[in-house]
Amino acid sequence: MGLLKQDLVLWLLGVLFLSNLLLCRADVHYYDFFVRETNFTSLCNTTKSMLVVNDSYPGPEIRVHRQDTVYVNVHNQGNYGLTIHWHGVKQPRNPWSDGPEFVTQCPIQPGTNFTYEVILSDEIGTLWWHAHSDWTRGSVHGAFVILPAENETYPFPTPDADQTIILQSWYNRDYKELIDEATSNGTAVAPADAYAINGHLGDTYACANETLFRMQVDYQKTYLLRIINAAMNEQKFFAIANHRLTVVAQDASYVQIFTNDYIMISPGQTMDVLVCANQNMGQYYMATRPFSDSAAPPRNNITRGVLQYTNSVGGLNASLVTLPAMTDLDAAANFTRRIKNSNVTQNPPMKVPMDIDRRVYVAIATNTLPCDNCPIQPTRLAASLNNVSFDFPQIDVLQAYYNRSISGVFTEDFPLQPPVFYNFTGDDLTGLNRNADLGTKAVVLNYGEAVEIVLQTTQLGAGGSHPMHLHGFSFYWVGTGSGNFNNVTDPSSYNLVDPPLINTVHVPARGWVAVRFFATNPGVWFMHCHFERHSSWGMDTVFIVKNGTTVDTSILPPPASGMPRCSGT
Ligand SMILES: *[C@@H]1O[C@H](CO)[C@@H](O)[C@H](O)[C@H]1NC(C)=O
Ligand SMILES: *[C@@H]1O[C@H](CO)[C@@H](O)[C@H](O)[C@H]1NC(C)=O
Ligand SMILES: *[C@@H]1O[C@H](CO)[C@@H](O)[C@H](O)[C@H]1NC(C)=O
Ligand SMILES: *[C@@H]1O[C@H](CO)[C@@H](O)[C@H](O)[C@H]1NC(C)=O
Ligand SMILES: *[C@@H]1O[C@H](CO)[C@@H](O)[C@H](O)[C@H]1NC(C)=O
Ligand SMILES: *[C@@H]1O[C@H](CO)[C@@H](O)[C@H](O)[C@H]1NC(C)=O
Ligand SMILES: *[C@@H]1O[C@H](CO)[C@@H](O)[C@H](O)[C@H]1NC(C)=O
Ligand SMILES: *[C@@H]1O[C@H](CO)[C@@H](O)[C@H](O)[C@H]1NC(C)=O
Ligand SMILES: *[C@@H]1O[C@H](CO)[C@@H](O)[C@H](O)[C@H]1NC(C)=O
Ligand SMILES: *[C@@H]1O[C@H](CO)[C@@H](O)[C@H](O)[C@H]1NC(C)=O
Ligand SMILES: *[C@H]1O[C@@H](CO)[C@H](O)[C@@H](O)[C@@H]1NC(C)=O
Ligand SMILES: CC(=O)N[C@H]1CO[C@H](CO)[C@@H](O)[C@@H]1O
Ligand SMILES: [Cu+2]
Repeated sequence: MGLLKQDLVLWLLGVLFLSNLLLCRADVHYYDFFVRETNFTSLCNTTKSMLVVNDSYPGPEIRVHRQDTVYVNVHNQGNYGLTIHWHGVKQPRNPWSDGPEFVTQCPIQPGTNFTYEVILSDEIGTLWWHAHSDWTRGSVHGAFVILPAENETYPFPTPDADQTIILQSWYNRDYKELIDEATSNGTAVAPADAYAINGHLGDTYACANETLFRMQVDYQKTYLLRIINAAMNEQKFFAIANHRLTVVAQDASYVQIFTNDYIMISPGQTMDVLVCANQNMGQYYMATRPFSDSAAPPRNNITRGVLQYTNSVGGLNASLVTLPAMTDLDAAANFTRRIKNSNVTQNPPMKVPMDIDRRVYVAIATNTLPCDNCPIQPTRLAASLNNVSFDFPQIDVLQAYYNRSISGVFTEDFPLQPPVFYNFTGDDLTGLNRNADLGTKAVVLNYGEAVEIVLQTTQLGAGGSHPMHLHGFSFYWVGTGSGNFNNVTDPSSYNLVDPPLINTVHVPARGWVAVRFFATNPGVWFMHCHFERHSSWGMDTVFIVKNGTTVDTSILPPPASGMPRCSGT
């Protein structure tokens, strides 16, 4: 029997429908990450073994389109457990693959593997991935490039090419050894020995010069730099001699385009920057140095790379790149305040919460805690949010929340304001108890609530600014100011019109920022300082967002193949 006409029509419709689906369907990508020790030689020929992915520092780049899904099978061939986080990916309903150790999972043990399902939604531009266990992220990290979807364009002329620029901290010693020793001593890890650009330390350290990062450009072409601050504890200035930098995106969301001679980028942040190769053909230095407003500053070293025009003759242009001084507060603030959300169709529609259901006011501090076993002194360094120093549990918070039969892992009583109001940003802190309270305390939010978090820096400990990062969300950065936040007068200064949509906010020294978001992502989400030493000392907390009323607004079930086992379970 031949095809009936009606069947043919249905068949044709089916073909059309299918091809339509194929045109619009987001792609699925598979990556294998083999994490193992590899030898690297740097800083005047010191060879060290470093835990890296696929034998490379920085690790492999993930390159996909908007709304794709990525499966990353992480094979731990190292000597200790680890986890990986997809920084800035919101992972709708899927905290299982978010990564922070003892918050959403237990470590992937040596000799085992775990497959992360990384679900992209409206992120666009540049993000990154990094280990989220002890200090392993120092060497286990890489770029996560999200190109426009097949049917989308950039909100600016399409660049001729792009180039990832990863800013890193280099330690001569092993990251794990360093933090383990500092933790048992109750002391701080020494500052980084040097800084790197894409794994290259450059020519300022008076060592071999083969480690200078070189980016080749063609005259009159435009390049999209995807700049990632993967450093452990340093905010960074970055500039290129004779070339202006045009900022187009931050934290995988487009911003209003502006041009400056330098950028300031905090650990955890990513910035997309256009640079036009429109200068005399030659070789120009690019350079980075830390920005610091802390009483415990990093080393003030400059690391250089080269922007090199194709077919340029001669050596490096003598004109040196100018960077702001390490302690130039104005230079940092002037740059940061220019970042605004862009009202382009490629950005998610702006939905800034106006009526707030839940306010959280968080004082950020570095503290001390008593320590009986510390060899050097009877106290240890600590850090806190609202005086709670986060105590990493042995079983992850997500498992304990999801599976109610496990108790005693966390409590739901994170304080919604500081327990003691003092002159947070003042210098006279005499009589103040510097000890924090240890606890694994979460904030529990109802699905869909409009949330405002005000982050307040304090002068307790070394003071200074903090890059605060929230998992599971991008938030609108609506306000910033100096001194102590005044909840009556300061909200009138908020920018509710074009606030940047970011995932890591620079909270200025002796000041505050306000961020807002709708709690529409059910799950267990870590919030922490992206200075690794502060996070290790307890400058962290957890937001739990409850299920909505439907399955589509509830946490996905855990992966069928199971989660890495926690010791003792
Ligand atoms: C591209 O396709 C996706 C999926 O169908 C759709 O959601 C989006 O609106 C489209 N974008 C443009 C600019 O057409
Ligand atoms: C790294 O170098 C050390 C000393 O040079 C050597 O003993 C070790 O086998 C090397 N490791 C690897 C993985 O090559
Ligand atoms: C680097 O160290 C290795 C082993 O210690 C040595 O063989 C090599 O000659 C050194 N290279 C340089 C450039 O110093
Ligand atoms: C471990 O890797 C194998 C293949 O390499 C894969 O079949 C398996 O699903 C992975 N297991 C997990 C838990 O991801
Ligand atoms: C830890 O203490 C030991 C012994 O005092 C010392 O040698 C080491 O440098 C300390 N390490 C750190 C990271 O503080
Ligand atoms: C790095 O900075 C420190 C001071 O912060 C300085 O003592 C050291 O000489 C610098 N090293 C280089 C190679 O510039
Ligand atoms: C910062 O901006 C102020 C006011 O616009 C200006 O006076 C100052 O020179 C700027 N400082 C830097 C370092 O750019
Ligand atoms: C954004 O653009 C749309 C359409 O061009 C316009 O209606 C809206 O008012 C703009 N919003 C802002 C905050 O500029
Ligand atoms: C807080 O401390 C700052 C800096 O010492 C001082 O200028 C300010 O007046 C103090 N504020 C209050 C309310 O005491
Ligand atoms: C506003 O701040 C005061 C302290 O300055 C505090 O007592 C009060 O609870 C705060 N109000 C709200 C709504 O957070
Ligand atoms: C969402 O909430 C968690 C934690 O309470 C439960 O474990 C899940 O069963 C629940 N999911 C749904 C679909 O209700
Ligand atoms: C010590 C070292 O590696 N020196 C090299 C620096 O780069 C120049 C140019 O490539 C070489 O000629 C040197 O040998
Ligand atoms: Cu911090």
